[in-house]
Order: sequence, then structure tokens, then C-alpha cells
Amino acid sequence: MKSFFHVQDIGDLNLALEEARQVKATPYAWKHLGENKTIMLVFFNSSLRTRLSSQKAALNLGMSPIVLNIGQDSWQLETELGVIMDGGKSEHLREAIPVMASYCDIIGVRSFAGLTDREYDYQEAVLQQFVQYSGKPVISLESATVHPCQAFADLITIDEYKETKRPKVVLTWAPHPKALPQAVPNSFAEWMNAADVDFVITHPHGYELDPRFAGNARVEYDQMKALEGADFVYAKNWSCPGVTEPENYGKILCDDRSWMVDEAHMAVTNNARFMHCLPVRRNVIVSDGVIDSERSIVIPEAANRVTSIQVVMKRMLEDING
Ligand code: SN0
Repeated sequence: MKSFFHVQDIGDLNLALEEARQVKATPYAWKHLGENKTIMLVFFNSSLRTRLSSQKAALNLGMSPIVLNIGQDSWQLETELGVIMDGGKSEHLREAIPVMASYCDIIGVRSFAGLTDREYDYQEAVLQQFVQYSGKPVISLESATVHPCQAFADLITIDEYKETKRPKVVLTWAPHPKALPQAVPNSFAEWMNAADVDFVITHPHGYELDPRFAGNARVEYDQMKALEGADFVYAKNWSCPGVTEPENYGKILCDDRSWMVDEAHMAVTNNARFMHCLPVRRNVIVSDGVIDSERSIVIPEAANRVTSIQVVMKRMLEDING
């Protein structure tokens, strides 16, 4: 596997899920693969699950992780090409990437959307520079438009907890005080569209996800109607993707707190499981009662972050080792 950004990069989903089950059952069985191999984990933004699960997965595979927090442990890096570097940023990605690449075998990058320039974000300009200038396999640890390690972990979790062959999965927008990226809902939609589930998206008008990710997924603007009979409720906030109104890209269009997932929302579902990628704002995105209920699977969902990225690293190491 050369890079991991999209669902197509993992190939057949049934095979990937089978491999995930094996990796989860015997996490140390491939420890030889990572011998004398190094993964560089580069963070432009905060992280809890991603940095810890990536390091844990690398260690399970016998691979050494090196973590770099840009701007805290390193120089401030310039990411745009062609700028006159007489401001606060001391080093350009153009040099930093090949230098980092010379110290490792695989690179993981977290670089959130800026949410001001839609075109720049949706080109994945930062991630593409890592691909172009590193010559190494690159993993998106949430970049401007995708969070594939999360979506793969979500699929593994749904596969584990489903009680019917083709469960109804509802992605619901929920309120948030800050403008957040679309990476998590984009990847979740992309992966659910490829999986064998009945997938429905619900959000207020103006929050339509980019068609590259939403595809032909059913969109139901009436949240309660969308949630009827759901087996899984996946809550997430995102800012305006700017599909129908580009001038609103990255803005908060709605602060209607009635979209928060509470007991009344869960009551219309098929005794659904509650999911969220975390971090979550309690009593803004989801009520205490729902996230603390026995139907909430946010902790096992987070635990599966080790499994999902370990499958990806394992495949990359198998390629490197030939
Ligand atoms: C990120 C996001 O993309 O929504 C990471 C999710 C895995 N979330 C946040 O930035 C939340 C920040 C906050 O203050 O709640």
C-alpha cells in the first residue's frame, strides 16, 4: 500500500475486515515486520487517540515511532509554495519533508483544514507535498478532507456490533461552538457508501457534504425521520462544506441545540448503538444520558483505532519488506 487516504486504498472491505479481526486477536503476531523500521508521526494539530493508537500499533508491529509536533518541538513550518519567508515561519515543508523522510520508512501526517480557502483544503495541498517530496508511504492521520484511520475503525466497530446483516447507519450533524473540519464526516460517508449498510445522512440545510464523499447517499433533512429505525447513530459536527454556497465555506450556519442527540432522539431508533469519533462535547453534541448509556460504544470504537492503523501499517511494511 503506497498511501492511505481513501477507502479504495484498502481494497476489498471484507478482506480488510477479516485482516482486522486477525490483527485484533493476535496483535503481536507480525512483530518481525517492523524490525529496524521507523515511522515518523508528524502533527500540525492536537491529537489524543491518533497519536497514541499510532504509536501503540507501531510498537505491536515491532516498528519504532518518532513523533514530531510541528511548531512546538520543531521550527514553525511554511506550507504554501512561492511565499516570501520573512514572517514567523523559519523552514519550508519543501526541505523539512525530504529531511524527515530520510530518517524513516513510513510517514503519518495530521494537518487539519484551514477552513478559509476551500480550493486549497480540498486539493489536500499539505498531504500532497508529503507524497511528492518524501518518496515514502504516507498515512493521513486526519488531513484537510479525510480521516481514513477513523472511518476504518468505525467500520470495524459497526461490523463487530451489528445484529442484522445490513444495519441502518445514520450520520447526524450535531451542534458545536467551534467551526470544525469535514474530514470525519467525509471519510465516514465514503466508507459507509462502500460498505454493506443502509446509510442515511441528516443535517440542516447548507451542510451538504462534498459529492466526492457523499456520493449517492440518502440525505434526509428531518433528523427525527432519519433516525427512525436506526441501528447505529453516528453523531458529528462539521462546518459548512461550501458545496451549494462556496462563500459560506468553513462557517457555522446553524446553532440549533435541538440537533443534540439525546434520549428523545434515541427513542425513535431500533435501540441503536451510539457512536462518535471523540473528542466530544457533552451536552452539546450528545447528552450525558446517551453517551453514558449501555448503548454507547464510543470507547470500543476508540480502541479499534489501534486495529485500523495497525492493518494499514502492516500492509505497508509487507510491501517495504517485499
Ligand atoms: C477534530 C475534527 O475534525 O472535528 C478532530 C476529530 C477527530 N475535532 C476537533 O477539533 C474538536 C475540537 C473541540 O474543541 O471540540
